[in-house]
Amino acid sequence: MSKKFTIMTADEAAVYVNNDDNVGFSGFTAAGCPKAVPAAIARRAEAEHAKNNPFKIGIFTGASTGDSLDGNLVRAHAIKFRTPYQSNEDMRNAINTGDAPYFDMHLSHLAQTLRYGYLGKVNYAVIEAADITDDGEIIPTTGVGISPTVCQLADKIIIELNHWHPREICGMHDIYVPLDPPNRQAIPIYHPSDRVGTPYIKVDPSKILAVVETNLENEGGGFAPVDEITAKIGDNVANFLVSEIKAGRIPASFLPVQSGVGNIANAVLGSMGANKNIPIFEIYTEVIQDSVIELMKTNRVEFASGCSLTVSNPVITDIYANLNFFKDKILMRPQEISNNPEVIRRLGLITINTALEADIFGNINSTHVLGTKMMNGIGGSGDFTRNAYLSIFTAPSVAKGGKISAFVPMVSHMDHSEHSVSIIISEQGVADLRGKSPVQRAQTIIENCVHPDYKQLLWDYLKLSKGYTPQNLYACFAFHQTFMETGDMHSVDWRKFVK
Ligand code: 0RQ
Repeated sequence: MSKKFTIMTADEAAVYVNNDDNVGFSGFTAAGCPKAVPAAIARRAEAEHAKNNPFKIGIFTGASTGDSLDGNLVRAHAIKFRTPYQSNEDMRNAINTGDAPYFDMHLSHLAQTLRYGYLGKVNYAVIEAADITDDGEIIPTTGVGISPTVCQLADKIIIELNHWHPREICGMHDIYVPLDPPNRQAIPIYHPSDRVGTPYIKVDPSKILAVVETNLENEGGGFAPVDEITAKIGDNVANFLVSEIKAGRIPASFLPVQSGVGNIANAVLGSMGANKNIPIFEIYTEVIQDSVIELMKTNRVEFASGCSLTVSNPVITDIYANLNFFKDKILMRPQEISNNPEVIRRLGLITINTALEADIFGNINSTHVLGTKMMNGIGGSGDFTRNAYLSIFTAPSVAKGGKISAFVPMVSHMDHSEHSVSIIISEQGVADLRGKSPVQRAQTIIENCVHPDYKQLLWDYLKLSKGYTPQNLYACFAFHQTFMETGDMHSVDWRKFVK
């Protein structure tokens, strides 16, 4: 580490951040996020509030963060606004009560949207680093997110130099920031492992306000063990992909895979790895999860390009102990590149994301519980789905012990329209929507994906409905209304809608 920069404690650095400032943080998911400085900013907010002074900041992050960041700041009532994806329970509650104004946006859009000036000024960038040189070359840790752009835009940069991460991680990042229109060039990535940038984020050293030294392990838990339902979904995905290879619709050499975040996504990749009829594959995604690392060790995944290493602490410890094995198999990029529509379309990705609910016509709700409550956010699911070679959504057919059907007449909020969704897979089976009319889509979804408890109810709904896309605007939210009134969608009663 350079001796050139001013070393401060987190509390000393936090003093520079003022009420109404906008702060851009490094990382993507809890991986790569600063921890000590956000906690210190939260303490500063609490101290100012105790003196009856206002103290709220605008927060730009890569995606979700660790509890030290979102959790501490939201509990200190210090959020002026927050974007993009989040998954912290306290943040989610504050968003839903209105305490934390939240703007949900596609992850690939954020960095350029900041550069275009749509979201205001970036006063500070707070960046977790594994190393920094005198020349201002910052080596990120396990997540890149929007770090290069917030470093570029911020007036001042605070580095959280976390010695828990080895500086030998250098070489696992590829930092490239596109020029803005009208000067943007093609991004020359033709293969998931292509490098187009530098292994570091280059900043003007005079912008570095302080270096705060820490030794803090990664935040964020592991994954729920695969259960019967997630295993079945995983097997259905893997078998479907094998049938697509056999039918010649996916090349025999296979295509790079993007897999979303969470327990289902982790289980799906596990099943794909276990199915030897799928060739060794590559990943071009945003979040590299535990299952990918396991598949690298068993030689089922040969390369993974992502935005973060969102792995549990035992797994990151294993990676650090075996850097020689992993270093040429993993590349972390800014989310503007990991989720870039141009690159996704060119590489021909098979994208696999999870729906909260889907309607029988193929529209997907990834974000809103019962149409009103924010869950996490759209994340990168839109970036990948809209530009995929083959876009797949997975969902268990029911939620909350069967009281909610994931398949409804009309989604209560739409993130991905029928035009972008090719395949829907539940533990019940596979609905192939390609080339089908709305009625045909409804038939294949009800027949193949819906839980047996809800099949007849949805067939009956279709009989009540009219039009090219047969809907009944009086009845289309009756599943949701019934759940709100009785706590169970089963008791929906169509008789009152029969005219
Ligand atoms: O809640 O735990 O309280 O019971 O929703 O559901 O089944 O645990 O699924 O962890 O895979 O998350 C869509 C949220 C799925 C996630 C979502 C309830 C259910 C449970 C979670 P409980 P599961 P997962 C790249 C891709 C959007 C962003 C994205 C997500 C909880 O995948 O945020 O795709 N996706 N990014 O009980 C009411 C329904 C429900 C429901 C499930 N229909 N109504 N509640 N639940 N279905 C990654 C990034 O962008 C970083």
